Amino acid sequence: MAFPATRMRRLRRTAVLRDLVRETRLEAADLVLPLFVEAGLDPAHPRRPIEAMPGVERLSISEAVSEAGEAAALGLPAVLLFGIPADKDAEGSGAWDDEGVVQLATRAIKDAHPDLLVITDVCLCEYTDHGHCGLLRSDGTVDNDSSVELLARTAVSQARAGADLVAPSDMMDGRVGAIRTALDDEGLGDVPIMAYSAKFASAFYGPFREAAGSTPAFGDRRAYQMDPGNGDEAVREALLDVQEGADLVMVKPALPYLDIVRRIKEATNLPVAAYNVSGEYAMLKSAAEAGRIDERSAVLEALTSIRRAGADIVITYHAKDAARWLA
Ligand code: PB1
Repeated sequence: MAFPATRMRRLRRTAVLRDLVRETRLEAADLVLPLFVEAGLDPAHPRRPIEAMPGVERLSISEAVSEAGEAAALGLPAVLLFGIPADKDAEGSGAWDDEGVVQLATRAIKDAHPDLLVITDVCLCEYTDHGHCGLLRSDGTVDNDSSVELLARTAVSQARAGADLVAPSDMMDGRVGAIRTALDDEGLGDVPIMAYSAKFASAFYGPFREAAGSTPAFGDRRAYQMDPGNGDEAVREALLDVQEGADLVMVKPALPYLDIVRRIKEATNLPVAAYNVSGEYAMLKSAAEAGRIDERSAVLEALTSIRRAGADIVITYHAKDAARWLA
């Protein structure tokens, strides 16, 4: 029936009506907070602001425990840990060090806040002195299969430290299957894998790279991260990760890739995470600081759009603010 029998505005008349028929809901329980944990921070300065990411800091382990406690108190279900080691080398050996910064932070957070999920990022780029996500061949290209072995070793080390989920963000081929096998062989078969399945070679990672000191020393990541123009390929990547044993799949970045979120949700019927990355965060913060947009409204609208696209989980630096606004 058309107008006037049908009046779409009938259900928009009041806030209560709008709440009643809202199709997509955003809750603190949908959000994951990334944390940067840095080894060797001066105890007198246990937090180092990240200039490109207002409100986000590099944290000492004790400050990461405190931040995780705040996240839990706000109703956030999980934190995602990124490590900044004191030393870096060509192999990224700090990544699988059982006494490494992420391993120590995981233990400390789980001890203090056992109900909060700790997800650990599995990659080498924060730990290598060249900043690539894998081992380099002599010609400067990233060797896939030898990198996969080190990534599997890293995931096992993190799981042994108490990580509730491991999240490989490297984009090497076959790493999900290798990590699954390695975890199972070590009696860690209960640890789920959140695979960064459709991770694009994006211009939106700049602030993170400053934060983690992980900018590639040369070249770029386009020989392993995906081309922004490829949607079919993203679905193939996700389906391959599912075949290899991924328990959740992820799309990254989020806002420029909402179509990919939708396609992968429909193709996999798995829990889908979307990573609202540092550049997306910095854009909204900068516009809000310049008085161009209302931060609260814009952030909640952006996060709602990521959920509406099909993401069950949104990894976002806005998580604490959003949880407060949603309380
Ligand atoms: O917030 C962000 O920008 C996340 C960046 C992301 C973390 N998983 C990676 C992007 C990159 O530097 O290529 C790090 C790669 N492992």
